[in-house]
Amino acid sequence: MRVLLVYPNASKEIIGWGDLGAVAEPIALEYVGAGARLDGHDVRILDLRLHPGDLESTLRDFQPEAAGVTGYSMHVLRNLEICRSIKAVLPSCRTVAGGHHATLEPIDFHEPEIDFVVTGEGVRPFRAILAALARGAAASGIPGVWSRSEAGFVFGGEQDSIELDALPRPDRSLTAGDRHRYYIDWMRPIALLRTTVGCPFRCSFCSLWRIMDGHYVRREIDAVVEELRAIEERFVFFVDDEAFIDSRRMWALAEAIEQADLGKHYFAYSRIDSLLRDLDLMRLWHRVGLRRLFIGIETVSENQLREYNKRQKRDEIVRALEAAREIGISLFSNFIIHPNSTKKDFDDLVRFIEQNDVEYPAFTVLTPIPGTGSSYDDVVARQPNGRPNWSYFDLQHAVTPTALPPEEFAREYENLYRVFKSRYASSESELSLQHYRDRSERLREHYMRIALRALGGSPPRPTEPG
Ligand code: B12
Ligand code: SF4
Repeated sequence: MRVLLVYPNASKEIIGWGDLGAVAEPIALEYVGAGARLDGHDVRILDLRLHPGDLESTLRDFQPEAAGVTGYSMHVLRNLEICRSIKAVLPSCRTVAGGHHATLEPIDFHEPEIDFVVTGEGVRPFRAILAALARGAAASGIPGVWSRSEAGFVFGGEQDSIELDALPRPDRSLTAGDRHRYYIDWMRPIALLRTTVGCPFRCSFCSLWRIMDGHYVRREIDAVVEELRAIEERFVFFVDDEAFIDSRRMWALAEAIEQADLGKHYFAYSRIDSLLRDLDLMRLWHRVGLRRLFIGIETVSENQLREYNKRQKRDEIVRALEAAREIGISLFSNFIIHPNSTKKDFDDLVRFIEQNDVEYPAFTVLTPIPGTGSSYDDVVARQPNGRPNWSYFDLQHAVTPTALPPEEFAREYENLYRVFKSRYASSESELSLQHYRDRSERLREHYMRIALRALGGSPPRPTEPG
């Protein structure tokens, strides 16, 4: 069968780690594409972030019989739109939605333009769907898959637990023409690689541990090194939920990488306590090429740290910043901005960042993303069907009521990126002050609309992304 896999473009720009600061390879599609190719299907990937105008021409030229879309919560409405376009051009093409949101809130894809919703790991179910379609059989009863039937969508039951080494490697030849354009800040071109999935911690704002029920699944060291060897890019980002949980394994992996003499530069997620646990391990990693860590500082308020169940203290944060500087590992430090934040909280945060010379502070707004167990009752922007308007779930909008008036919250939030603008400039990211201004205007208008509606007491109306 001819199979088209589509990575969506966002309906708007995102400051920070969005379309402006990073466009990285669609590794999920390379995984499911690799599985489909094992069965002889003809697979193409279309990355709409890089080729925004190519959907229709690709459909007409390639004539796919099945199409898959991936994405996060902020892509739900865009992915439905893409699948509608697919059906409009090729009514018989079967559409499949997968990824984080599909896994946690499949109901948002139980729509006429979707035929299958895949929950969890996608390679096995996608192969099973294609096999059934190729045979002309009913593709129902497949573990992990919601299939359209006359009576509505029917679930095929839970999948068996994931075995990472049993999966094919992501097929990077599917993105051969685009690979030189994938980047995260100065790390360009960059490849992504998965070595583990899951996390044993239980941070309240995080969805990841729930997807894996708190389990931590590891790949064999040799398999990781072999995949690394096959990657051409100099920069590699480990997309593990938390790469440094298991120190013993990370010693073994670093030693194996040193022996293989790969000459690459690495970027990975790490908890602050993982970083501090064994500084010799971090020095070894620096020696073998670790250049950057993504750490979740989240907040410098002890109360909020407790609320987030982050299990880290303010003094550990300060020590971690110093240790990384001493070793020579640069840090991407994420802060979560609570909607309850006051002007004083914003000021305290700015002071902390300045006093501790946090080199690349990044910010997200605390958001009840699927899998965090939070209710959506407070979500302000809604779709006509009453569901949250997922387009705002890019972690850059406050989707729940703020303590400050909405406009003021937006202004203070904007200001964080403005105050620290010079720290991103050195990263050669494509952020510019003009982007802040444009976005700021749109946000202000949007918040005004919501605030006025709330004052008028009228029911929430569908809202468009600002
Ligand atoms: C790497 C990563 C990034 C990278 C790269 C993304 C890219 N390709 O450009 C960067 C840094 C750019 C990034 C940015 C953002 N990210 Co991000 N990111 C991740 C991370 C760490 C790994 C994702 C990944 O690649 N995993 C490996 C792949 C193989 O796994 P997978 O995607 O789950 O895919 C499997 C299954 O889901 C399924 N599947 C997936 N798609 C499909 C499709 C089909 C058809 C099928 C059948 C199956 C299937 O099969 C796959 C193979 O097993 C996750 C956290 C995590 N550990 O999952 C967060 C995560 C996905 N990101 C998140 C967010 C919010 C963002 C940002 C919005 C943050 C921001 N404000 O800037 C931006 C959005 C960028 C954009 N415009 O797309 C959230 C999403 C939460 C949500 N529900 O929306 C996550 C979960 C982190 C979190 N905070 O909890 N991200
Ligand atoms: S935020 Fe990080 S440490 Fe906390 S549960 Fe999520 S992945 Fe684990």
